[in-house]
Amino acid sequence: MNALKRHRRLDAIWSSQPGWKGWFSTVNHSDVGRMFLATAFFHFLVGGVLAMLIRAQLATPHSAFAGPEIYNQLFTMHGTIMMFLFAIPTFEGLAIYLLPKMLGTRDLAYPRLTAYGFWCYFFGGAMLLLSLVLGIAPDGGWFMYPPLTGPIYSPGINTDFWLIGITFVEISAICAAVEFTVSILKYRAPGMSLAKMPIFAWYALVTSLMILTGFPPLILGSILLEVERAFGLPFFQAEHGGDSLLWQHLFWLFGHPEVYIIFLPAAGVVSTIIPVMARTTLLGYGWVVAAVVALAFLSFGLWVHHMFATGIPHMGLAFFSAASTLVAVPTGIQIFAWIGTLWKGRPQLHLPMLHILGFFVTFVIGGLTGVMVAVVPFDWQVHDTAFVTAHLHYVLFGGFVFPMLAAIYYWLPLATGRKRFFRLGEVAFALVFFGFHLTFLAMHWVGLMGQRRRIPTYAPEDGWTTINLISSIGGFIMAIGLAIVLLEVVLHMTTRHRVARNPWRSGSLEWAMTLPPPAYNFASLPHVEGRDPLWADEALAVRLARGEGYLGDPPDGQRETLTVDIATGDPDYHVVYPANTRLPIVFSAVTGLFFLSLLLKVYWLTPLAVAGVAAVGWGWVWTLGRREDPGTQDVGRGVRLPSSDSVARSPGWWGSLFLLVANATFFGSLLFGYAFLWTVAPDWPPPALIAPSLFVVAVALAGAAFGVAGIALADRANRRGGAPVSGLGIALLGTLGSAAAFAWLMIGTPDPAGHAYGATLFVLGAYGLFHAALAVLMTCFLIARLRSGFMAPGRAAGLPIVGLWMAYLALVTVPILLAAYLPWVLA
Ligand code: HEM
Ligand SMILES: [Cu+2]
Repeated sequence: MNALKRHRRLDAIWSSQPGWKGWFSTVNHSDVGRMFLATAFFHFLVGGVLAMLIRAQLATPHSAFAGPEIYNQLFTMHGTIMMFLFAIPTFEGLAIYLLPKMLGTRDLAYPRLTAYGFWCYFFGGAMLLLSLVLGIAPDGGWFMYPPLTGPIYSPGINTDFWLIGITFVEISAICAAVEFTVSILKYRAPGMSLAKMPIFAWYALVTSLMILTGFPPLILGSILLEVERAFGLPFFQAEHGGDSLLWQHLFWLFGHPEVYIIFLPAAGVVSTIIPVMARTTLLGYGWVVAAVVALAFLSFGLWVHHMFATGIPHMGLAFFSAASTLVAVPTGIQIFAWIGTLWKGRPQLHLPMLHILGFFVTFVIGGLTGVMVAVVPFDWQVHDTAFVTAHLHYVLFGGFVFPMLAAIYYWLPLATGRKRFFRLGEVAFALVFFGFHLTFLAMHWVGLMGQRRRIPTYAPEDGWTTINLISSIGGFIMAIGLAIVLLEVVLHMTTRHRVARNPWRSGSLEWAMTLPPPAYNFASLPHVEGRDPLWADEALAVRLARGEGYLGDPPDGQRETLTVDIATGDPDYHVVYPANTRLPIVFSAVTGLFFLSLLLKVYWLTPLAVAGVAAVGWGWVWTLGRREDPGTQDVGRGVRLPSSDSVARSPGWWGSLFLLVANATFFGSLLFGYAFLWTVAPDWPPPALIAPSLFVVAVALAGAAFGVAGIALADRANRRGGAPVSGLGIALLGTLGSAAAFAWLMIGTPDPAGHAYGATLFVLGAYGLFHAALAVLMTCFLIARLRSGFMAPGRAAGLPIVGLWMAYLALVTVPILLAAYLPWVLA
């Protein structure tokens, strides 16, 4: 087969339906990545317009441009959109687009999940934007503190848009994080050991693990607050045994890591681009990886520095203040690695480099003001002033937007296959850089003079007028700069100036393909020997196109790739991907219906939506199986691999494992909340405690044990060629028992609406019931599979996955029972 014929063949297999119709059915990572980035950029524009409205209001004293109600919506939506609908999705889009290309493979681990995540983001974002258009947008600030956002002070629907819309959007973050983790660990080019991975993949891996452990506290907090608002379960109301500070803990348990979740991918872009611009390799690769991992760990011990003004004990203040300054160490290591790389190379001042210099200056200043507010007395002084707003923009704009602008200019030739023609970028950079510093230096200053954040007006006597006007003018200069960037990107995509392959002379695999990249990325997969495969072999792209790598002989109609051993990068399994389908958008629409029914309080629709989710989910998983044994496959270069459907540690198993990591963090946060209320909130212990029931304990424990043992038996029988039917029966019995026990626990909970004790127990019981019901559903699924002839010794992937969920159910059963009965035992 010659290169052209191979290309035609692969293109027929991989490309999506042409035209706009293709958007709804594509599951290809290049398509979905671009859709993500375009949507995120649109949100950036909306957030930017809101910022301009804020600055317009603050430009003059006593301005009547936006009244307090509107102003509250403006800054809340600005912060919310920038954080949740722009920054995180931009990382997701960039990584979805780039990772498979950099790792030398054809797609991410779960193509349909990529698309599902996008649609959840799209619909959730649309929900929030709709609230803005209707003038009923959230107005409690981007961190939504109760009691202000509780049912008493914010009775309207505004807050519900935030709690429900953001939770909907966060599904996409969790999906993407699971997907990136598994893809980076398993879906790489053969030979690419962990130590040979492109540095961006390390950053993306750490960021994904942080999303998995950082987002669940927020999701939990949002659910609890929404349940309090909708059904009156008082988690955050002091007069009913709740505590509004619990929200602050949950929020910042998420919120501080969030800042690093935004910064790390940007740092990954910087670590990728600097060596290329300096024509050398990254100095201290191992050190940088270690620093990133350290930063991730540290960032989970810092959340309290957002709460220095809430009356934390002195020891706590000292600890969190010291921990906060400690962050400077791993950040410093990275900055020295970047400077050292520039030092040892021959840096060239191309446009991406200009933005990286902008990043350096801005981010270092943001880091310095960060060390200032880590000092408790100083923080008390500037708390809630424009100084803090200015600091956070130096970190977020400096640490994220500048690197992303560098990324745009760096990877645009890859995505379009064209080169820049109108040299507008340099002017744009100057305007953005100058405008940014004018805006936010001024805000530091006026903040130190006492101007508070989130307040729409000030008086001429305050003496803040000139500084605010300067700040606003700066803001508009920056906006013009950003508009020019947009103009240039549009021009770039419409003018025909073809770029040569690998214009920056990078050593990384994403440049080893024809530009713009075909839907299948690589006609055959490379064998990687070092960190810069393209430097080692300049003709690599041509050789891959000729089919000299792996999987160069595509069988008809089958999207295929291979996975590797996590550490060594030796190829281990052959993978067949699902093709284009509308299932993701349908699934996400049904998921959206669930959230919508809660938002609009049409509760009769909720159970229908849940049933819809279960039904579509069932259909989704059903299509994954095969009725015939796949056997081993010839993947080229003399290698034969078993199919990933036939092994215990299948892609689905790894995905479940990391989803359960997120789930366990959610559960841990729930237990934390319970313990926090128990020890800190007033009015504990509550009037009536639930007494231990031997029946519930016995049935719950036996149910969990039956579930685990049943699946293990079934798995063993299946692998030995026997029928797993008795094992599945035992598991079904056990999971039904579990469900009954948790339902009983919920029914027996005293007065959930009267006291936070009952409310928390009720939620713990519901959590158990949910997982037991899920386990029942999964067992039924396996039984149906067995009856339809999908189960055989050579197709063993399903049972270990369900086994994992059973083990998790057993794992959470014990703490739930302890939480339920310990207060009574102690009392
Ligand atoms: C495009 C240029 C931007 C301008 C001119 C701008 C301006 C502002 C201003 C003036 C405020 C303070 C409102 C007040 O407290 O009264 C604010 C708040 C905020 N901004 Fe920006 N911003 C910009 C970009 C960004 C970006 C890129 C991010 C994040 C990635 C961001 C995140 C936030 C957050 C989280 C708040 C706090 C909202 C709250 O207090 O609830 N901003 N912005
Ligand atoms: Cu922080």
